Amino acid sequence: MAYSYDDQNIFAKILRGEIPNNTVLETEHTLAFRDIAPKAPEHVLVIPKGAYVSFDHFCNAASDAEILDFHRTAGRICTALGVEPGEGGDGYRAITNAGENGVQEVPHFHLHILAGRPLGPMVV
Ligand code: DGP
Repeated sequence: MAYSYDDQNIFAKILRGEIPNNTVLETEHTLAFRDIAPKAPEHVLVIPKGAYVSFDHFCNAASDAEILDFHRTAGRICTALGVEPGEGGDGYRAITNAGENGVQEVPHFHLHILAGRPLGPMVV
């Protein structure tokens, strides 16, 4: 599968420093920042710095180092927000949207971490 990445997408511009963001955590391969239109009191987006369109693209094409760094960073975000269930937090939801059916708005792979209120059953 050949993936086509649009380097003019908004997250590519954030990664290049062309538009500002509210960074929560940055590592060698990963950036986490607050969503501009939060759907919960805590709404953080975790993105790889590499040019990946979707979750499947990332998993298929990224290096082990990028994948490990991404997941470790996402875990650290949950810790930083204090939302880990069983560790005194009230839990969270981690989701990614892909493509047209997934209603993906920004074509750069991102994980949404939502927390801070009861999120209800997942509605599809
Ligand atoms: P998705 O539908 O999964 O592609 O979600 C894209 C998210 O990106 C959406 O929740 C709003 C957020 N977003 C869009 N533009 C910007 C931006 O310029 N800055 C930030 N921080 N978030 C943005």
